[in-house]
Amino acid sequence: MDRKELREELQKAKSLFFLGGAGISTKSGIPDFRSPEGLYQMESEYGVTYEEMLSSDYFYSHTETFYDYFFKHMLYPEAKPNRAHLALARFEAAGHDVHIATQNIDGLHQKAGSKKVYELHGNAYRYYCTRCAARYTYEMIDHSGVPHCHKCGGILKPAVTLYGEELPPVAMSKALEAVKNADFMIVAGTSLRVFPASALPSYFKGKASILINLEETPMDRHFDYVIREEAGKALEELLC
Ligand code: CNA
Repeated sequence: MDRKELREELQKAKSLFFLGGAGISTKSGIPDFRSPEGLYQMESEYGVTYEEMLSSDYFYSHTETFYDYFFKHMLYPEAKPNRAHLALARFEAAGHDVHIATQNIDGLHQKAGSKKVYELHGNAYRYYCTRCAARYTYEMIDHSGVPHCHKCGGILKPAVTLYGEELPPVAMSKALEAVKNADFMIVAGTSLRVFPASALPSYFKGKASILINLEETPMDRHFDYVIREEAGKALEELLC
């Protein structure tokens, strides 16, 4: 099937499962981790690797440094959805059943208007108290130093999945159900190196699977179509 035929088939899709990663938001000005310009390539100003810093152990043992990094590098409150988010939202608005599992923590799919979004790694703009579980939004907290609970004084933790933590079970089970029931799957803007999100595509049993990524991934050979292009451009061509 060429691109045009694939597009025609997608228009007839009963259900589309989409798995995305940080590469979906780079055009919104949010750097990814593993691209040549990604955050992991920058020398750590903290003397530890970024993977170590974004771990649960590090959060509890070095909370202040964790938050210094988190507020500096993980929050982009001004970011807006780009062509990739908008193409998916338009496809859904046109009447298609679209399920989006995202490894991103930026909330941009929801800002674009997508309704069925499963946040596998949580959301950087939500927080909860590690002592009394009270919930906070980005607007409710100070963004310098370590944020504390207004009710009990406990330390707040961002509602994101850190290395060493379980994925949110509801998001994961909804994503699993969606990938198993979909007749088309698009995976885009992810290096497919972070487990267990990277295992989701293996549950797909539908008609065609498409991978859109600027770089090679360890899973390329498992997809029916591999498109090595900018995700927004390719998604617009396929879906709009
Ligand atoms: P990653 O490992 O950084 O990989 C991103 C991939 O996207 C790379 O292979 C790039 O080549 C590719 N890429 C970059 N830009 C584009 C583009 N415009 N079009 C197509 N491909 C592109 O990121 P993953 O999502 O695979 O790794 C999972 C981590 C990254 C999750 O834990 C996220 O929480 C985390 N993360 C999220 C954000 C965000 O929320 N926007 C930002 C940075 C990191």
